[in-house]
Amino acid sequence: MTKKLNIAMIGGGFMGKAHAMAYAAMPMFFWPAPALPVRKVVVDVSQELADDARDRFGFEEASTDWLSVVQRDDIDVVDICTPNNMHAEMAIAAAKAGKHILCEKPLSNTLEDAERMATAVRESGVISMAAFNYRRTPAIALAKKLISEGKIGEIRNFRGTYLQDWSADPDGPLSWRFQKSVAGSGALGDIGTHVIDLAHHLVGPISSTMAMTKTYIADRPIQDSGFDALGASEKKSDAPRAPVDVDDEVSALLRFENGAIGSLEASRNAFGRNNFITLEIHGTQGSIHFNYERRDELQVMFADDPADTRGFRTIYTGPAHPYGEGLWPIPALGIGYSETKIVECFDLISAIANNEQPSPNFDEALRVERVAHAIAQSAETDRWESL
Ligand code: NAI
Ligand code: SOE
Repeated sequence: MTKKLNIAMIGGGFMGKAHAMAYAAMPMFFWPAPALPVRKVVVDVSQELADDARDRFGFEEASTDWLSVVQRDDIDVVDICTPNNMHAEMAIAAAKAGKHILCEKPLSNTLEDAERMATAVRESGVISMAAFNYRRTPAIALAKKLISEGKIGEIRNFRGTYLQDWSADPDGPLSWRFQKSVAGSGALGDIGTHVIDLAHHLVGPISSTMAMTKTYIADRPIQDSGFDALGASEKKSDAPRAPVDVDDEVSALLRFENGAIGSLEASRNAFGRNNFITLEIHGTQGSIHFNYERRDELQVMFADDPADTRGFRTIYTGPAHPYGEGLWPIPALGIGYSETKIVECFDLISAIANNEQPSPNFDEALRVERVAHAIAQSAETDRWESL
């Protein structure tokens, strides 16, 4: 009989939905499943929110007391889907209680908290994973495979962007994502960290950076609820306004330990861009291009192709590619955000079942935080910062 793992999920918002869906769907895609996640308890700040999340997301129980849930004997995995300022306290308590942990990105609001989280899981020996799910997009997993096989040679340049426009309207509400005390930083921590994770995954460790950050929209209307509606609702241009104390956008130059160079740009105010994660990687034998808004496709160019057919070709990901056997049987049927979370769940549950650390674990997520911290520092000092 397949082993069962009881999940306690904290936070029933956007990511609560994505993770609950992944626990339910994972065995439908990846069968035989390494173990079966059981949606045991969901926690939110009020009984009403927790009850809603239980009924909507298929959990057995609802609670408002995350600490006592984390300490329950029957919980195997703690899944942290709350705003960033709660990640450290919850993850450290979970590690101390001997629970495996999936924690949403960014790992934490401060480097000190990220260090404490990584130390806590190392000391307790639990499995940890940070939810940088975009590296689980099959096209990005294929890029990783091609790079590892040396198909584009030695990497010389990485250009990564993450552009969105949901916060471009100055009357969009002051959700937790615009408050440093809750979010830690703005575009840098929220979406720039995804690019840092992808850069580390595909190219290798970043060694130094020179960066700029900018806040254009200095205040926003105060919103009523705790949820982040991502600019979509609760727009009240006549509501009292309060200051935004995080960055709207960031641009950074990067140096990698292996000698490659590159850049990162992130903004949530880039009109016309929705979830525009682009990667362009140049090597000594070819190039790779990816755009998440066309995430079934990987563009590759091999320098040793015959001169008369040389150029970027488009590969549509499918069963022949990483994770393809579990996902859909025909290329280009359509990979979505859900699939990245289903694959993330599969990798997490496999790691727990096999008692091995997945990637990125908290140590790797700590390295992402170190780079984000160096970028923020460089924007202050106007100098290159080394890792
Ligand atoms: P959200 O605002 O939609 O939901 C947050 C939920 O946490 C709400 O239900 C809120 O009531 C609850 N909550 C807040 N404090 C709590 C506490 N002390 N105890 C229990 N519940 C609490 O936020 P969203 O978008 O789901 O973000 C959550 C986390 O996921 C953040 O760290 C964010 O950066 C990350 N995220 C990651 C994404 C990815 O692609 N990997 C996408 C979206 C968010
Ligand atoms: C908002 O910018 C957001 O929800 C981020 O928090 C996520 O990490 C990103 O994947 C989607 O956009």
